[in-house]
Amino acid sequence: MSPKLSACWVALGPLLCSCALALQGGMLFPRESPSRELKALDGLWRFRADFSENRRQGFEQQWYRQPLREVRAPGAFNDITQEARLRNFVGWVWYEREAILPQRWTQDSETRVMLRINSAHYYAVVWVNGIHVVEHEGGHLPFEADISKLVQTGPLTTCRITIAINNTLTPHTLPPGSIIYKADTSMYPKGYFVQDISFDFFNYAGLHRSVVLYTTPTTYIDDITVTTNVEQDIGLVNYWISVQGNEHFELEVRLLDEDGNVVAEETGHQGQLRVPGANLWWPYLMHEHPAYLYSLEVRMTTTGPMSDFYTLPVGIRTVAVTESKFLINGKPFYFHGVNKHEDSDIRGKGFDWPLLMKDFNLLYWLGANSFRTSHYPYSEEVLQLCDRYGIVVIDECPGVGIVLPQSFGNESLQHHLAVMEELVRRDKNHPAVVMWSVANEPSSALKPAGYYFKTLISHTRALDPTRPVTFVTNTRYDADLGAPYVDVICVNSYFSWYHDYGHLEVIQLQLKSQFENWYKTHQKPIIQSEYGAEAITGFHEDPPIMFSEEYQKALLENYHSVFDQKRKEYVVGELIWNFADFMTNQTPLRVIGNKKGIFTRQRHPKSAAFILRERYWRIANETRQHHHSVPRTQCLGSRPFTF
Ligand code: GCB
Repeated sequence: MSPKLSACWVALGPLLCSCALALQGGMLFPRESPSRELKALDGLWRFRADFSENRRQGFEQQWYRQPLREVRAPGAFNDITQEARLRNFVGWVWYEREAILPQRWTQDSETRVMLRINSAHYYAVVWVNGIHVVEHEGGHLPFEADISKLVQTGPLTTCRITIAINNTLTPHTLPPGSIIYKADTSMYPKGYFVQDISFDFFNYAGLHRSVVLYTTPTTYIDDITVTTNVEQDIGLVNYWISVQGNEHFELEVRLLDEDGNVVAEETGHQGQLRVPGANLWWPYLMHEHPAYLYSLEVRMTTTGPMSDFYTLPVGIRTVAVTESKFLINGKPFYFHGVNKHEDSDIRGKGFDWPLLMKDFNLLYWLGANSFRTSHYPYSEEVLQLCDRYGIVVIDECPGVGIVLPQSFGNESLQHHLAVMEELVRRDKNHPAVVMWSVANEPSSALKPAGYYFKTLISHTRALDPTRPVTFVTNTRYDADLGAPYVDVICVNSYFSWYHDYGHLEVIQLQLKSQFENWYKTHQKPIIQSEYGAEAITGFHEDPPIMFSEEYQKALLENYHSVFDQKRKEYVVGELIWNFADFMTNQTPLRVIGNKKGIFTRQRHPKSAAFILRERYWRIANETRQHHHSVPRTQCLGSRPFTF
């Protein structure tokens, strides 16, 4: 085993962040602290879709100037009414609500009041009391505006927040799409258009996650970056902190263990904390005490009375890759996990705590130690749960369905680079995140694609030299597109599903050839990043027939026998497509969405879930670091936590 790439990721410490990011501000997750207050604007918002022909009536009539009328909960708007035209709506929708602000927020000029939108899909324009405050492109990453000046100008204690959101996708958005005008008036009404997309999930839109108001002092901790390393049994926590608002400040940093004992302390905006006998952050099922988290308490004081406090959970762990292994804390890690979607009945992509807890309980039940955030960044709360429960994450950006020639030009590339910067800025401190994925299955037939992905991958590596970078390809695509530049090869294949329909007997040969060809060309560890078959729950056939639960099961078993041979060599993971059934566009290829879930959309197990459960627990018991077998009754309840 030659440690070709490993050394560079673990050693670079505080280099990550400030050097490469061109973005303004740190985008720390809003947390309450003695110096910070928070007000979540969940609940009902007023809502109006702009059905006008040009979709611009809202701007022409300045809807942000007076209250809207209809009322709706936040979340995707598509599935909460009985209106087909709203379900399929493309254009601007308007959300609005009032917030009552505590007097101190509006009267204390040393308080900074921030408005943060955790996800508005796809393009958003925001006004406060009719005044434009911020715009943002991209549906899965947060953005914010300092609204202190607006709310601190008079006796006002309420503010009206208006958010206009447009879900139109173009060849330069991520994901890309295009509007197709249907000009044949014998077939379509005048002005008729549809949104065309090349990705396989429903383009839910609206306010998918919380909108929050929060405060900080006017001199404040703007960003914290942490990287970790291990020397012998000493855990090293490298930190870098940026403060905004004043040049004269002091910083005290303390690291506390799970019992609240201070294990290391330092002062200054940059430094290293040393933790002898550190408890490492281990993935679920790899260690008897997985997911150990320390708390990094940062206290900033100025010469005046101002102080700011922020506490960041920190897991000490290393990640490295060799020619044939993925190492966590120096030990071989095998991804036995899933691909997910943010998707459920009624909510669409709307954030929902009970759903999230159900999904994590199912991951624990299944014995899954990992997932990929296919095909876009998931909510920060998801990543916090992964840190807390030891679920390893391949963090993917929304680079999915990139197939149009125009989507490989400079405009698209610049946007893709900016999205990677936003993603790394948001997720860099999560120990659960072990690899970045810059795209899923872009078209390999187009010439500029090679340059595009080379640039994207090397830029991502420069943004974060502490984690490997991947690019998810399809086994039928050109091996030269991204594979020469990535650290780990992630490959999707659908043998006996999208070709050789019904011929389960060819899977093993085709899968073996796939692995051998990719490895021979690149000598890099390989993850089977997608494989699966559709099964409509309750359909049974013997012998197995496509769409029956038996076919899904048999297809999986054929893949598994090859995984078992190749994981002894260089295959370092298998991620089933998909965790649960999910909604897609309507096409004759889909029966009310994609049915490749091992759970239904309502999270009921299909037969395949039990096959995977047996398998994942067996692998876990083979590969665990301590010689006790892990009881299969594990559930989340045994590890209570707070944020
Ligand atoms: C893929 C895509 C995924 C699809 C899946 C399928 O290769 O990456 O987004 O949903 O295949 O089921 O066709």
